[in-house]
Amino acid sequence: MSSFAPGRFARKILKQDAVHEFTLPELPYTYDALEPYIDSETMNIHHSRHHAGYTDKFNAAVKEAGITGKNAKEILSEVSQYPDTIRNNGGGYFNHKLFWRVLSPNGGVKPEEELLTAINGTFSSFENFKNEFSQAAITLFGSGWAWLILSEGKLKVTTTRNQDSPVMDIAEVKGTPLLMIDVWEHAYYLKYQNRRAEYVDAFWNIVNWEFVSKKYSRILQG
Ligand code: MN3
Repeated sequence: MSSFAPGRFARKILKQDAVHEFTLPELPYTYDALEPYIDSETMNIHHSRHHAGYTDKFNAAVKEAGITGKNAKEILSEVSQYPDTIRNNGGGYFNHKLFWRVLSPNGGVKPEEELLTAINGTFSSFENFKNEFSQAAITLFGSGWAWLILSEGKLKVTTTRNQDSPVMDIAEVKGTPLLMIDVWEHAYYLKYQNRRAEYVDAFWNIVNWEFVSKKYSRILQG
């Protein structure tokens, strides 16, 4: 019966959820938009289960730790003070949020001029940069991420294990993330199985260079 109005109950539950500070961001494209490079089912599970799971657990851990009034980056920048649930789930929440935005079905071929010049200056050529980043991603043992970061004014390729992030105070190489790839098996296994190198190769077709380049320019402007 329509007069039962189940919507009112649903809204009540949503209101309680609002005490959670961090929310799963919507993807800026549909689950199948990155086909054939990343398949629809992988994107769906990765976003609606994995990222959603990190987000929920991060909220619970933040509540448990009594942290208030801080954004995710601020929390991660002092993550050594908190339990590992914050490190693992906060990293998972934060890293995936970045990752979705550096991907695009209309990925560009190259960065815009300012970033391209910096990449050429640091890595000799754009091809060399791609090779170094790909090798870092392919050779990282186990689960983790490969990154292009800006670290003390310099571009660097680095990797982190599990859900660690270069913005964390415990990171070996700290910096501001520009481009990253998730090399957890959940990011590619359905389509590529154990062929991580093929997934990394496919990744270059869907990099949102416009977004990454603009982020770089924004950081330079301070
Ligand atoms: Mn992932």
